[in-house]
Amino acid sequence: MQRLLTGIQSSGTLHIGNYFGALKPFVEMYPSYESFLMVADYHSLTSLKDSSAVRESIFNTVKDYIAVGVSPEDVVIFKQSDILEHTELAWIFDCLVTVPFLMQAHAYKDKVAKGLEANAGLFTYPMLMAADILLYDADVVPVGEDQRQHIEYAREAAAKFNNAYGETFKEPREYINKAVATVPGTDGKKMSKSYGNTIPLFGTKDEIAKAAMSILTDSSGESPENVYNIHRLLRSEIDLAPIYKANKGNYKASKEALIEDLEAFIAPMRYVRENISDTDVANILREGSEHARAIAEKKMIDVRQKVGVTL
Ligand code: AQP
Repeated sequence: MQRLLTGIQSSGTLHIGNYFGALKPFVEMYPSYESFLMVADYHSLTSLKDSSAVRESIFNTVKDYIAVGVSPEDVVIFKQSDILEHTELAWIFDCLVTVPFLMQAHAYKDKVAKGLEANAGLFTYPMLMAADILLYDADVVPVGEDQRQHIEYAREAAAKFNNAYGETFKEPREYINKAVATVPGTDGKKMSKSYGNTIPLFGTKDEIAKAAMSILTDSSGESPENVYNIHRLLRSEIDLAPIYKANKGNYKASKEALIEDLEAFIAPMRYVRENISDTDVANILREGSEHARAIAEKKMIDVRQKVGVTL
């Protein structure tokens, strides 16, 4: 059976971009694979400096995973920081790639351009992500378009290691659903936690309504493009055509229709989520991390021998 693996940074509230770009494809695909879903808590340290926020986000991310339909019985749900081999392998990859290579990463350049702190962790992020994937010999990684280059970087890290030390890592392929590759935020640009333009996946009805009402609309046009581009994630274009025709020029009505559909789609998942306790999360992560660790430890015994640090 092929391996499927993806992860999300536990750096705040998940948004509908994370859902449509990564989680929904994962939920649809995982029954046909041996599947792994990671909470990328070490990645979150590139932006979060408050320990209670880090801890809370870990619990929240696992609850989100289960609420969207990931069964802990069928998927290995684990926490990145529980498996020390991730940071260890990332260091080995850091020593194989060059600074100019990492400087080409779009995600890094975009974040720095937006004024985010250019810490070294953010810069070397793609090599930690490569380790996350390659340790498990993942075949397929469902991600949004913004992560395409990082999967290329993971392939490059695998190829560099294999060339230097002999065949060790499998080169993974990305799965990107073209229809939802880049979910736009309330400003029409890529929806992103750190850009403050998100619609939270598990917000209250009021939070979702507030975010949807803040979607930028072009006052000269008749159809609110930014509203429509989010709405089409929830309903077919055939379904939406009469709604947008009837609301032509009335942006508020279109936003209200979107809020109603968002609420109908999120409410059942929110209900599931409310019944997951912190103890459930701790148990799921303990079991998942044990399973993942056994695979990662085995892989790293081979890697350490190949690079020469095992005496
Ligand atoms: N707008 C988006 N459209 C489609 N997919 C998206 N993803 C994120 N935003 C969109 C996908 O969600 C997965 C997990 O993302 P992440 O939080 O680990 O990192 P990210 O891509 O950096 O997400 P954000 O919201 O942009 O977080 P910040 O701002 O903290 O970096 C990935 O598969 C991603 O493609």
